[in-house]
Amino acid sequence: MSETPVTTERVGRIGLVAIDNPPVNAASHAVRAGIASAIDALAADDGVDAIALYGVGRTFIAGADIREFGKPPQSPGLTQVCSHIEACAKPVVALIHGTTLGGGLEIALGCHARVALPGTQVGFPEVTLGLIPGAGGTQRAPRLTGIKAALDLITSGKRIDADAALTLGLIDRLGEGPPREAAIKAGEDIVSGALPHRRTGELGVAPDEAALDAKTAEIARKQPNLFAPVRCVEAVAASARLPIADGIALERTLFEACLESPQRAGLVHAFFAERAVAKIPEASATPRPVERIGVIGGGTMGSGIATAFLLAGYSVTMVERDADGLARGQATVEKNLAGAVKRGKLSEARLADINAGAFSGATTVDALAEADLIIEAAFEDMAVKQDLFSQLDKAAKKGAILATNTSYLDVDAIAAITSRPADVIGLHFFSPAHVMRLLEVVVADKTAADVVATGFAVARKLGKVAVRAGVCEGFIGNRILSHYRKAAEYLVMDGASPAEVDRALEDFGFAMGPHAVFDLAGLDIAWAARKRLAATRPAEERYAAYADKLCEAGQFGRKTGRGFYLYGEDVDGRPQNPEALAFIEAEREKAGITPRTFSAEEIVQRYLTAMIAEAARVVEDGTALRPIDVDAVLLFGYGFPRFRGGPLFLADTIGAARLVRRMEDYAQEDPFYWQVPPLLRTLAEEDRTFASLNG
Ligand code: 3H9
Repeated sequence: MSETPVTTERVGRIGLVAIDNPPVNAASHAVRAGIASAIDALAADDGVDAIALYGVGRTFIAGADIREFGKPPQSPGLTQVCSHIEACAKPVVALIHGTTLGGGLEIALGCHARVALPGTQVGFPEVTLGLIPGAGGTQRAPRLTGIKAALDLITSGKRIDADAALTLGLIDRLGEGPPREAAIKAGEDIVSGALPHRRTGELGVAPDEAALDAKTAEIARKQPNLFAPVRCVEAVAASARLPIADGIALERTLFEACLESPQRAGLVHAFFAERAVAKIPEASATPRPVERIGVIGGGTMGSGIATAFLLAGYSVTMVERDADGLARGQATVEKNLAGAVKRGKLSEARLADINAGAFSGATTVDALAEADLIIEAAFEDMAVKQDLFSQLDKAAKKGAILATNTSYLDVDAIAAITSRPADVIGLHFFSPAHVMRLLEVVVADKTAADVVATGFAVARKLGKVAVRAGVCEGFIGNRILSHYRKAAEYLVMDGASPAEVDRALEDFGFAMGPHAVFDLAGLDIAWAARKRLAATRPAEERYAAYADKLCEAGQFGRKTGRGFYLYGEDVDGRPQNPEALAFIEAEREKAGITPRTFSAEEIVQRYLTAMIAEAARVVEDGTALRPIDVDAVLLFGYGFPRFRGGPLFLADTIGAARLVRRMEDYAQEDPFYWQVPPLLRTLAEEDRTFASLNG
């Protein structure tokens, strides 16, 4: 990197502007100021006929510098820089490559022509950060693509490739070669007239009220909780109604409203959470090479895990107890893969590879002798798992990583059964494993650093968000879930219906309320865990037995057609299961409870306060490295609404002192459940935040 992130040079009669701000050339203050003065200098240089901008390194500008949001703005702003480029008397061309996103694309749109290298991706990810494009993107993109295409891009945040951008008119041409050379060529073509140029802001926009109405209706239906998407539509609408300067002024007002919104803060936190979790103590260890995967178990989890690895290009051998089980498991994988082809997630060519041998099956673990990584996803029972791991200890090659997908069990006890505990780790996938992004990497006492690093490297290749977790009952996610699940049960015992609890949390932003999720996951799973732990359940703990009764009646949720709700082809909507309500009623009576009503606000408060309490304990005892790791687990594995940032981010917005008071208040009814975590009390006393522990 040069000392200043923006440098100029003259090649013939072309003025080149190089942007060099690793890793992604974000448009920080220094970059903005550098571009503005580079344009001024080259515009004043009589030896220059055309100016070309390009990015050094892996990408053109990947957007505004997200770290500057929420801090005092520094002039020149990106909006001014884009307008400044557009106003330049000499033609300015952008040579773009890599991920030209958000403010980076807006700078390119401010230029008078755009050339993209093959492989370039463009897009407006602002909406995923709770923002709208704020540097003219909502005004200039429709001038090039029309209202409808601009709306789709800006409200979805999706990236498109260079070919699609060319078809839409966002770019003018594809270039070739290294960025600097391609930029020189683009400049020369501008001078020779081979590449036409114009000011985007001087183009007109055809009105398209139908597209605006359709998008407004779609957002109301699909994203009723979100602030930014509606603002995106308002801004794009202005492009056809107002002159560009007025449109940009309106865009600015809407952008600032988004910038101030708590949703923006939550979404930016989620963006950084996804990246922060990779910062682990084992990060410097070299991952072991992994190509061949063994998966033990062909049930929902095993098949999902096998699918995830096949989709990512690994070869997989699935092991089941017998031929029937194996056939069922393989059929599930085939169904998953067919679904992936349909959704465009898997190419026909890769499917042909998989069918030609990348996926095989066996009925003994001996078939895994050559596997680099073996993931056990068998029945959730310690004896079963220990038996399998002692077989693996004999069958697996030296250096193979032996992983368990257990959701709750003690990974140290599983490792201890082998002669190579340093090679044993927990890789806890979430169902459906080929879809859910979270992977808990559970580090046991003796797990080697390079085995942990391998877990993270593999997760990256699978496109998953890996979070490091310590060993305890349920690790990070399920341990917190086991706790807040009780808050939902107590709400129901005390008078709320499962549907009321679900509605309140869905209105808060969860895609599905907890009872709908329990039904989907299968009520028998938590039932088995409750039975296993019954002997150790503290006498002071309140116990809601209605879910056990439902399970005893063979009603396990969606898979049996009945759970908290009723399911079936002839069932409309989400009717509550009258039998579940009867079991609840009977348990209330048995406990002598007179049901009371709960407002949606109280439901949400109790549920989230319970979640925050256990989340704080998970940080306090070191099961999670940092608060932001807990946020990532809940965001990527448990449907926590991304725009709320995660439970401990939310906790900071409520304040530790207020949370302590709330817990003490609830503790008057149930002092055992509502114990204040010492860490939360300390933060309250010291007036500190969870964020201060993120390091
Ligand atoms: C915007 O532009 C608003 C404007 O419309 C209006 C303004 C007025 N800023 O993801 P990676 C860091 S909104 C600061 O691992 P990859 C990232 O945190 C912005 N930092 O790499 C990480 O740091 P660390 C619109 C950023 O190759 C490191 O760079 N733009 C930014 O997997 C590497 O990142 C976006 O939303 C940034 N803009 O993926 C694009 N971007 O090493 C956001 C990255 O400390 N960025 N960092 O963990 C991305 O989507 C991906 O980073 C990208 C590269 C695809 C570019």
